[in-house]
Parts: sequence; C-alpha cells; structure tokens
Amino acid sequence: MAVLRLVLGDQLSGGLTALEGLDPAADTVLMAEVRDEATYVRHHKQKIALVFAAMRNHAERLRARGVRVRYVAIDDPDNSGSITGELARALAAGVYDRAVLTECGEWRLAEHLAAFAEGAGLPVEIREDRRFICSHDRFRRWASGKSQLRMEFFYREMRRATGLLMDGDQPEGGRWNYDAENRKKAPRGVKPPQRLRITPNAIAQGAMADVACLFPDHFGALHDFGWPTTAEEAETVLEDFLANILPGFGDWQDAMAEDQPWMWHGLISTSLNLGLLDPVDVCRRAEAVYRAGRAPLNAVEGFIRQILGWREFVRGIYWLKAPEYRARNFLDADRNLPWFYWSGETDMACVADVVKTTRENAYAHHIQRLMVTGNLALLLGVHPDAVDDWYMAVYADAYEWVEMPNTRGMALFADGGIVGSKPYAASGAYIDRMSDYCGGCRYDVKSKSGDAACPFNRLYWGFLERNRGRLRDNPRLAMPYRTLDGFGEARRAALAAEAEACRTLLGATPRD
Ligand code: FAD
Ligand code: DLZ
Ligand code: SF4
Repeated sequence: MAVLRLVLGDQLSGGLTALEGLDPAADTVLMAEVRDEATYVRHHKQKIALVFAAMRNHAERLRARGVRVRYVAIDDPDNSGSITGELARALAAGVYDRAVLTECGEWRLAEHLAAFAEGAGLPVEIREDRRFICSHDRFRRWASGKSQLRMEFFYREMRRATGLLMDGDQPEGGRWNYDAENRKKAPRGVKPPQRLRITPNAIAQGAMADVACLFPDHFGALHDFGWPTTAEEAETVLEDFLANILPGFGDWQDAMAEDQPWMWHGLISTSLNLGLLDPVDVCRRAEAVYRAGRAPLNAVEGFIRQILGWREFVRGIYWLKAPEYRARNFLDADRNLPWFYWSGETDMACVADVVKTTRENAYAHHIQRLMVTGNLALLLGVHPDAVDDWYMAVYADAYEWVEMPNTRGMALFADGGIVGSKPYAASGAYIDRMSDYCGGCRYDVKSKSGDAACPFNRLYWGFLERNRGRLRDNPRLAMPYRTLDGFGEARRAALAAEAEACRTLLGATPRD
C-alpha cells in the first residue's frame, strides 16, 4: 500500500495526523512551495521566507528520519503553482493506493482540497488536525445551545479540561482571571529586556534570497529576519521567554512604547502556527515556571489565557461560523484603507510606529494590532475586507483561522458581537494612558476637535453617532451613549461633521 501524504507549509509538526502510520519503505511525503499560497494575499516578504525556510528545514528533518520526500521548490520549472496542481502531478508521477492529508487551516484552501478529493480518482483521506487543544467536536458541543459565546467561559472549561492552573476544581489562586493587574502603563523611556532573535541558518538565508528575487514588490523588509525556522530554534526562543521574560508578561501585557516592538511578549505565534511548538506543551511549561516560584500568577495566567483561551476560542469560532463569517459587516463599514497603513507616512506617532515595526519585523504585539491600527480602522469605518487583507498580508503569523476572528470580530465588531461583546473603540486617551506615543506626536491628545486634535478623538464620537442605530442598545456602551445624548443635537451634529472631515483628511475615502 503506497500512500501519498501531503504536508502543508503550516503543518510542520512531527506528530501531524497525515504522517500517522507512515511506511518509509512505501510512502512519499509531498511538500510544495507554490505561488498560489504565496500570493493569494501579498504576504509580507518575511512571512513567505519563514514558511519556505521552515518547510525546507522540515523536509531535511524528515529525510534524515528515512522518509521519502517529494519536495517541489518555488523555482522548479515544472511547478504548477498550486497545492492541488502539485497533488495531481505527484499522483501522476507515482503509483499510489491513496492520499492522506491533514485538514488545512483556511476555508479557501479547504474548498480546493475537498474538490480535488472528489475528482482525484483514488481515495483521499482528510484527517483532523489534532495540534489544537480543543477539537472541532468539543467546541461545537460547548457552543451548542448558547445564545452568546464568550471566551471567558470557554477558557474556564478548558482550564478544567486540561487541569492547567487548577487547584482541585478551583482556579489556582482563587480567581480565573488576573486581567485587572495586567494593565500597567510602561514608564517613560522603558527598556524591556533584550530579546533573543534567531540568526537565519543557511536554509533560511536561501529562502530569503529566493523571496527577495521572486517577490520583490511584496510589503516589508527582509533584513531583520529573526524568526525560528526549526523546532530547535523555536524551542530556544521559548526557553528564553520562559526564563527571562514571562515574569513581566502580565504587568506589561497591554503596554506600548515607541521603538520597543517586543515589550514582554512571547514572540511565539509564528512557531505555534507553523507547528514548530505545541500549544499545550507551551502552557504546561509556563505553569511549571509559576509552580517553581519563578513567575507570578498574574503573568502566567495571562499568558496561558492567550493560548488556551483566545487562540483556541478564535479557531473554534472560525470553523463554527465559516464561510459566512467572512462576509460579515455588521457596521456597514464602507471606506478604503488609508494608504499610510502601507507606507507608514503619517504624523500619527502611534500609527507610524506600529506600521514601522510591522514593515521591519512582520510583527506588532496584540495591543498595537487591536488598539492602534485596529481601533483606527474601526473608527474610520474601513470595509472589513480591506482590513482583513491588510492583517493577512503584513504579519508573519497570519493565517485566516486566527487572523479573521481577531480582525473582523475583535477589532472591527463586523461580526456583530460573536467574538467580543462590544467594539474596542477608544479615543486617544486610551493610547496616551498605555503608551509614551503621545508626548512626541504632532497631534494634541487632549484636544477634541480641529486639525491639531488627535484623530482618534476627532473620530470617536462621530463613530458612535454614525452607528447609533446598531450600537445604542448594547448595554456595554450605555455610558458613552448617555454622554453623547447629553451633548444635545447641535453638538452631536458638529461631532459627526468633525469625524467626517477627519475621515476624509486621513484618506478613508468611500469604496467604489
Ligand atoms: P503573546 O502576547 O506573547 O501571546 C502568546 C500567544 O498567545 C501568541 O503567540 C498567540 O499564539 C496567542 N494569542 C494571543 N492573543 C491571541 C489572540 N487574540 N488570538 C489568538 N491567539 C492569541 N495572532 C496570530 O497568531 N495570527 C494572526 O494573524 C493574528 N491576527 C491578529 C489581528 C488582530 C486585529 C488582532 C487584534 C490580533 C491578532 N492576533 C493574531 C493575535 C495576537 O495579536 C498575536 O497572536 C500576538 O500578537 C502574537 O505575538 P506573541 O507571540 O508575541 O504573543
Ligand atoms: C502561507 C504559505 C505560503 C506563503 N506558502 C506555502 C507554500 O508554498 N506551500 C504550502 O504548502 N503552504 C504555504 N503556506 C501555508 C498555507 O497557505 C496554509 O497551509 C494554508 O493557508 C492553510 O492554513
Ligand atoms: Fe496617536 Fe493621538 Fe497620541 Fe498622536 S496624539 S500618538 S495620534 S493617540
């Protein structure tokens, strides 16, 4: 029985289900670098280099274990350009009894693979991806019959199910959530700890050269590439984080500072999403650091919640709600994405800094993604398709299953409240409280109107006014709407006009 086994670019885990039962004497593993996957959005150069480098390293590792790998490089003249094309070519080139795949992480490709399986002319088995802590079945069971799906309750169930940070049947320390302690503003001139970045190995350097040559007009710089491209490198970064950074993760979880891209964050999403790290293992090791007294509970609980809670929750939502989730636009947002999201050419110090780190590192941390670029797109009313395209294109960790619920749901409220219970709309005061950006900005964060005023302030009330019909009854927005109502009609009209002027000024023009 010869089996063709497909391993996709983000399926680089030794324990992948597609490899279960592999017979090295008879089977072939197919890995293919293809244009379709590199260009369905114009991914950041570092993301393509990361995926190709990690794939090449993984293929070497499999070969070293005696596995036969059919590896199709991006510059192979016979490369068909698509995963299904490469499956067809591989099947035509050998004699196989069946093909085995692990389900993929994006609806788009899942549809292509399902269509391929239909017409393949031999049995194609699509196995579950078991690299997540919560299976599709378990998530569906949890979600079933609930009128609202809230991450916090899902997370508690996952804590109980895994025993992570549990004290018998109670949460460790008596509380499920230490968020309230995790909102400290970083002091001015803060110097977060030095971070371990990975020097690209020879294979990664080759992938970087290929990307520079083949995708020169994609967004982003390549020269500061420092992402792990092997499981060993990912392990080194994780070890460094657990030993040196994790203790500060909680306190500074929401803090931002100019020219400090990493703060106290893990820098592990690229490795988790590629399969170089295992999420439950990461959580257990973080817990062990707490149990050994080397990191406080607020840090470790906060960190574990991101992985066991948010990461698993958004994946569950994506597969529960796709494909209709991808068309959601609850606020009828209809504007274009301003050009400075790509160029970084803006006087808004916060936005300029986030776009700069995004371009240089294919990375921005969560609060930068949510409360700077995400919040601005929300307040401007940018169409969710344009915002999704941007987030998918610019981050090295972007895959639709995790990007879309975060963007459409958490940042834009385009899902009408599936991921979050209210829009994360905020004026400049929030950014001023959590960062040192405003001090050096040409805009005045204390000012509410006029050309010198912080654009987040100019947009905030107009956003609420524009979306009154959709948001007025949201209990979590009762307070701001009471304030807005208290302004009286004339002032409300002036605030709406102020926001309109600001939308135009920033280039959020109506979409055709
Ligand atoms: P840390 O802050 O150290 O967190 C540890 C881990 O927790 C992360 O590596 C990640 O795996 C997980 N995590 C944290 N927050 C989330 C979250 N909201 N959803 C899912 N997992 C989470 N994350 C992606 O992996 N890919 C994306 O494409 C992506 N797009 C995003 C888009 C928007 C608009 C927002 C607001 C968030 C997005 N996130 C995405 C979530 C989060 O910003 C990143 O996971 C995080 O910044 C990665 O950096 P880190 O490893 O240093 O994270
Ligand atoms: C992201 C990506 C890129 C850039 N290139 C490839 C590739 O050439 N070959 C491949 O198998 N996978 C690639 N990937 C990852 C896929 O896009 C990913 O498997 C799907 O989007 C599903 O998550
Ligand atoms: Fe950003 Fe406004 Fe502060 Fe400038 S003043 S950094 S635009 S929040």
